[in-house]
Amino acid sequence: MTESFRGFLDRLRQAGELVDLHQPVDIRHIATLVDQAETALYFHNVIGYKMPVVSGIIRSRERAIMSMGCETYREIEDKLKNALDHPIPPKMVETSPTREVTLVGDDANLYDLPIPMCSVFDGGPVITAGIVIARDPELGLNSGIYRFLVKEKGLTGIDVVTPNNMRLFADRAFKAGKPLPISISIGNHPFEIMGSGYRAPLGVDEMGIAGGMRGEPVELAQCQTIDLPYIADSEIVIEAEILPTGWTWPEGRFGEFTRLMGGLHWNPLVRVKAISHRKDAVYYALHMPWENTWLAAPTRYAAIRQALRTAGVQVKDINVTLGGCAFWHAVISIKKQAGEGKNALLAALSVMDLKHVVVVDDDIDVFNANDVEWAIATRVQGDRDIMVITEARGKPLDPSLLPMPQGVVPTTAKVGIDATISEGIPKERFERISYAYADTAKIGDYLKGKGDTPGKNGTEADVKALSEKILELIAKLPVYYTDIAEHFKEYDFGTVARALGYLHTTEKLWQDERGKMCVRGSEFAAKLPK
Ligand SMILES: Cc1cc2nc3c(=O)[nH]c(=O)nc-3n(C[C@H](O)[C@H](O)[C@H](O)COP(=O)(O)O)c2cc1C
Ligand SMILES: [Mn+2]
Repeated sequence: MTESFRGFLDRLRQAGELVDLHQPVDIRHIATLVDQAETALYFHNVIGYKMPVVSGIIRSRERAIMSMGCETYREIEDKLKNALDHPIPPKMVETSPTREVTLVGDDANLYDLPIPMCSVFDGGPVITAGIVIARDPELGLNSGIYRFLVKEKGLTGIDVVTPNNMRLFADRAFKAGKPLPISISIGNHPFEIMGSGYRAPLGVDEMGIAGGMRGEPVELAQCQTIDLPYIADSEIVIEAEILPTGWTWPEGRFGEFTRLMGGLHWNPLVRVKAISHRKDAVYYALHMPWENTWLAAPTRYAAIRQALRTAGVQVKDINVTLGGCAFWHAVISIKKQAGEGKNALLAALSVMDLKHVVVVDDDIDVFNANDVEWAIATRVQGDRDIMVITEARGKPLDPSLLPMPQGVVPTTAKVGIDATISEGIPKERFERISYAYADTAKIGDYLKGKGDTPGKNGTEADVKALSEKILELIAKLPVYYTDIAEHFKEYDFGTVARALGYLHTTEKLWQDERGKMCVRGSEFAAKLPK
């Protein structure tokens, strides 16, 4: 098999990105310790539990890159794109180390698992890294990650407030009055986390995407009490069913990807039927919000690029910003043809949960917030460049949405800002300030003592002679003041300035449309706008 969960932990350890803590630690301290740590943490001795806890394994950009076997963040997106284009379906295997210890029915006890709380206002311990596999009789298999708040030794909720495929499966079972069996795999490689976090269309099983990321099938094994597979390499698997209780039980609150505490959710209940784990299993506590963020962004990148490809827009760069929680905001630079600022917005706003999209020209650095704001400041007219779409599919976790009655999923507004240079606006207006001699006059040399050779300080006679030469030069073609100063560098700048001043005085000097110096009354001379 390509890299396993444990293989990844070892690699983190070797790279100094995972630190082992062997002293006794109170489970109530885990979340804040992980929050403060620069590295992932492995708690070998959690007071009152036999099982160790690992957390924070993809909590940094660097570790997210490492986890995908990539060198750069951008490569993650390429890898995901490849997996989306070439998914590899999972395969069933007979043996799985997860079954070394198997507890069924009353023996299955969630209190034996070291499930920490995450944030202060959480409604209890939360399973955060459970990869859920479910089957709908007509729609097939589906995988995703959803949080489970522990209520009793064999009872949790499942947080499916967002209108995703899992919610649809649960809703269909609920309407049929039946429980929906689910397997919950815990302790898996980030390939599987990323695959199941990808919001694939209905009917596409995300384990195939995880396989595509791996370059080989994800191995699945059969559960014992329900007819469903789980990830064969998992540390722990919980076999359970979503009860047909509907969205009636209070659950949460949860710390969300928004970096905020979500409100109280209303969710279905989940009954645990069996728990299996490796003899020496480690419990993976995925730490919100940053362990969610780093691998979420590339899924947006891949989806945006695909939408823009379909729209026929040439993309230079995309930034799914951290300020937008890696979810709601994208800044996209394009090589624009007429009208494509708006086309790009239409395509990008259809992607996942994107809410605000800014499209800029390809001279703007999408990773530089100042540059982007500058494009908005200098290229946008609000009445023609901002589009607002109302009542699109929203994300209930968006704290800016108005509260809704139970069961009503709120919709959202989507906003596009076309910060490309508009059609019909002269491009010359966007000529940037630059400085003469930038290639030759280097501050480093001057700080080390370099000096310039003085040019001649001309007499009045020199000034008049020079003005004749300048007139000759600009009669042929207008040139910038800087170029005149450079052309006659045997004189100092003051002499050249005086010569040009003399041409002004004698009413021979004018400027062309671009501001270059030319002969007054010549064909080049700019005319006062009417
Ligand atoms: C760490 C993590 C935690 C998540 N928690 C939840 C959750 O509690 N509820 C939820 O609806 N989605 C949650 N998600 C997002 C879903 O897993 C994701 O949107 C998935 O693509 C949904 O797939 P589906 O449309 O197949 O159901 C979480 C994702 C990650 C990576
Ligand atoms: Mn899905």
